[in-house]
Amino acid sequence: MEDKKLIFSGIQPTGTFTLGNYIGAVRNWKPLQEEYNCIYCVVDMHAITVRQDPVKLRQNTLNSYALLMACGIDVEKSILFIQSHVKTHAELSWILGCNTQFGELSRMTQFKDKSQRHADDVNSGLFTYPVLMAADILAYNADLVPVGVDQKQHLELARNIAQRFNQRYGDFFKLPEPYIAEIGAKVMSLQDPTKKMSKSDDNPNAVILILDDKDTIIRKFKRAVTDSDTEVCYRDGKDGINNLMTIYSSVTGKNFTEIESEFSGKGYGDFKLAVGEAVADHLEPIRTEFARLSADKAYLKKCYTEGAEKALRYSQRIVSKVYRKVGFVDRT
Ligand code: AQP
Repeated sequence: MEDKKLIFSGIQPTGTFTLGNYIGAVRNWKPLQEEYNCIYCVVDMHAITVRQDPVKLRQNTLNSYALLMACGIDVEKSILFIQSHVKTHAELSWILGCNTQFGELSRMTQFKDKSQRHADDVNSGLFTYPVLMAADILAYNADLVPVGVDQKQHLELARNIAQRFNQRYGDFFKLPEPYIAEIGAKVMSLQDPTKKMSKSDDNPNAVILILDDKDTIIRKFKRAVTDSDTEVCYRDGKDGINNLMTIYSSVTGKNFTEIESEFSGKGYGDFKLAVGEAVADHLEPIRTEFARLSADKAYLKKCYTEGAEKALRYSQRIVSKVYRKVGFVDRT
């Protein structure tokens, strides 16, 4: 790999990516490939912290891999792989877990949210999820991690774990920096704009999936919850409209002032329709490319097998040094 800064990021195959995943994270991954060495990953091991149907998980993992390629991740430029194919993540996770405090993990808001939502299955993987995420990043000694705002707390924890390891065993890990999009870092639910848009939302109208067809996208935007006002403008308290303006801005490139004047004197109905059409048109080429790639299973397999080999080669060097630092005996 060329001597450039290294980016790592992952996405869970818990379903089809949402417009939130796309605008907040995946869309930014493509241009980063020009400037950085990029390592991207479908994090299936994270997905099983919440109960998954094995048949659906396998399908969602393959679809997520193809979707990342359809969103412009180029396997010639970046390393793109499936997390469970690369054993170093789990190996490093154990060591980092022994350098993470119970109290730190207890403070993670995603754990608190998810343990409430899945009260019948508060498993220890859900609790130690941020340690595996730290291992994902540190196994490559990544410089930058593009994430949505919701993952910022986990990234701060990864930095703390790296720092603690460095203090105990001597400087080794870089402290990874978050890379957060200026617009759309947190896309909200269309049905409850105080809550983030999530793949696992039970209400399908709350979420735009990037493979939804044009009619479905427009219908969901038409039903989006807004307010009793009529003016399209970005103001405190207008959460629904603010969210739609953010989405419209990130797919059209228009700023909020331009959007306000475009819809001045028009009602919310016109605005919602315009947002729906702009999003559907923006996503159209991704849907087409996804259909093409999904039909070529042999090619996809070649890509994820080679991706895993490259990722293992890269991370093995780092994890072997970590083994030595903590005092494990060399195997050979
Ligand atoms: N609503 C969002 N707005 C902006 N960014 C978002 N991300 C997720 N939701 C939004 C970013 O997408 C990347 C991949 O996320 P993930 O799949 O690893 O996990 P998540 O954050 O838990 O995403 P979901 O959609 O909410 O999944 P479920 O419902 O399974 O928990 C991350 O960079 C994240 O910040």
